[in-house]
Amino acid sequence: MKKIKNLLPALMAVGMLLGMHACKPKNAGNTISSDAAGKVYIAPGKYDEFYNFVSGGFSGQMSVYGLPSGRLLKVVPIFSVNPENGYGYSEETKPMLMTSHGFIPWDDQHHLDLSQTNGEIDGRWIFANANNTPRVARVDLTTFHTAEIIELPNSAGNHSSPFITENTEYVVAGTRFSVPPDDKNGDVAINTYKDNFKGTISFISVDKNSGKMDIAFQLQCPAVNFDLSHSGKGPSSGWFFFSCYNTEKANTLLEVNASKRDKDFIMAVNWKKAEEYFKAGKGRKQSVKYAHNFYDEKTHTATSEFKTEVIVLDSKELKDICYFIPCPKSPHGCDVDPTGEYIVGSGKLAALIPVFSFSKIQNAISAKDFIGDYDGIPVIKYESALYGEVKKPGLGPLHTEFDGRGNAITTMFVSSEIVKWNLKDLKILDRAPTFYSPGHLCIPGGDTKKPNGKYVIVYNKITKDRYLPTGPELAQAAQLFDISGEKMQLLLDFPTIGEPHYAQAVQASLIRDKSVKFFKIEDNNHPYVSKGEGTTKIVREGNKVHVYMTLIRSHITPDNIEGIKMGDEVYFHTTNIEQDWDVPHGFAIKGAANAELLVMPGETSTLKWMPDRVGIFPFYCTDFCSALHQEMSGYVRVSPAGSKIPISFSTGTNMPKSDSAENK
Ligand code: K7E
Ligand code: CUA
Repeated sequence: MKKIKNLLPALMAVGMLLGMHACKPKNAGNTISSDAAGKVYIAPGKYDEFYNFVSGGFSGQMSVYGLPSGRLLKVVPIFSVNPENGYGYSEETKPMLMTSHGFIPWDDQHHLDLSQTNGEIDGRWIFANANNTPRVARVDLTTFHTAEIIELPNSAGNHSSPFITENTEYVVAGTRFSVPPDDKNGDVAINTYKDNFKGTISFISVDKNSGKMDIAFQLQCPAVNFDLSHSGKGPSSGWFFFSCYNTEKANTLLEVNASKRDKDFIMAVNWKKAEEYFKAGKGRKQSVKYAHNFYDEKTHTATSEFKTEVIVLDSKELKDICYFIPCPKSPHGCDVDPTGEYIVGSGKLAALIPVFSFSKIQNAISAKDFIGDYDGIPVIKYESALYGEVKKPGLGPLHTEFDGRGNAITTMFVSSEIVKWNLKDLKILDRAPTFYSPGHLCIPGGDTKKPNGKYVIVYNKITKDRYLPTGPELAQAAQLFDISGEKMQLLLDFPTIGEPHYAQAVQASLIRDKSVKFFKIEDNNHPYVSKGEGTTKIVREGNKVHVYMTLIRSHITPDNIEGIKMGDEVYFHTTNIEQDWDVPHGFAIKGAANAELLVMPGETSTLKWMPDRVGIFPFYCTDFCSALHQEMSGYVRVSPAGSKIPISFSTGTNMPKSDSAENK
């Protein structure tokens, strides 16, 4: 209150609304509002306590916020081209977006999962899914660069992805859309869905040290829609749980036809067993085609490799891998509590939240307590797997996270609120309105063994007018609640980029100090690097012209280039030879049909340019880098195709020829 007086009226309004829902009058009004402002206030120059990594939905990117302030720190491009820094436009990053369908400059990014060691966040990498053209990416949290993208064969709608095991042994990715396997003739009638379509779960191995991914094996499954997933932990180590809808196997008007059954499933997968079968050679080799793209920080260059084989295990033939557990009405979220004993299924259309017990599931499997099978996979009796039901939680439960104090918090899409309940007695403890239909929520470490139950952040599904109007589309939003006390307290709204889905948050100390400040120029192994101005040059190979260029405050070398001809393909290989934190330079040239480059100190980045006319083309640095940034520029002369002008280049020596009046 003392600090930000002008926020008070707005905060009081929020406080009053909260007060209407809170049980205890002491929580109403001024008390909340005044201390809400103080709780999210980070003084200028001070760092936030948490990083919040938020999926960008249809933007294809991930954005990074500081919490509790809600300040946007960075947008990390993953699956979409990003003109802001040239990702997907530079020659070095184009291969990152290669797929078996060719270059794909966009995707729909829903879920993020931070790497873990012993079930706790280790701050090394964050994994991201692409829904549309199925891919999984790994972002390196020392550089905040997308380091690797792997495409998934036999897949469509890569939604229950990417979820990791306790020690990041595997990243797992399940298909939302079943399709005919890639090696089968896919030219089939759509209404032969039940016969020809298959679901697939990919197990992507992650190298302990380098993080490098590889598809270890895939599990072929019945043609249900896998929606979400989480791995077991503690006692349920070695297991994975997937929510499944469309167990009706409908192929049209799913809205009606996939909502018929009273219960769909959670599929429990014994991945240790699957791994055993895989190692024992029980899988079938299948020919497929998928891209594996890797960004090498030594060459600052990505390469794309096509792989042609995958090992597929059949969940129907190989017993003891998969079990179905009935779960009410089109489950969406599938969340495992910090102890690993409770599995929470959130049925979008259900009026309760079922909580399953891992030990009861194990007993039911041993006792073969099945009600039958579904496509050859045993279905465990609901009551035998159930720990209990949370009654009247609210309407439209979607996702659940855990506070580490034995409580769960679930988002309610339809009743627009979050609901806190106790895992032991399944009693509702508190509810708080979110003022919009929420989707995912995130507690720092909320899906790990050790949540930090200080805050929950709740992301919108349906945008509401929480901010100034911006035309037909309203701002996407997140809300931050303090959950450290008995009652949840709304502290802050902040806008997000793209439609937010899952998010992760982690104590800043785990990542902050490992952040790379600049790339060492002596370690730069880019084939077209210039390590100093003295090594800059221009090499013509037929119609390909390679310009070896350096950027340093505040000039570009070379800055006068002649001898370029129509029909040339010019590659500007720009090396930023600064060796200091926070001195990027940019590069752009008139008429370039892509985007600028933003080159970090010690990095080399290449812009391809094909002049479309004869004339003089200026180029310049796009990032304000010094008081003389505006001077950081140059010219290219383009001559007709048959011209005899030789290649020439210089900086500071090509002095004015004419002795005009101004020069005297
Ligand atoms: Cu938005 Cu995780 Cu795609 Cu739920 S999903 S909300
Ligand atoms: Cu370099 Cu501006």
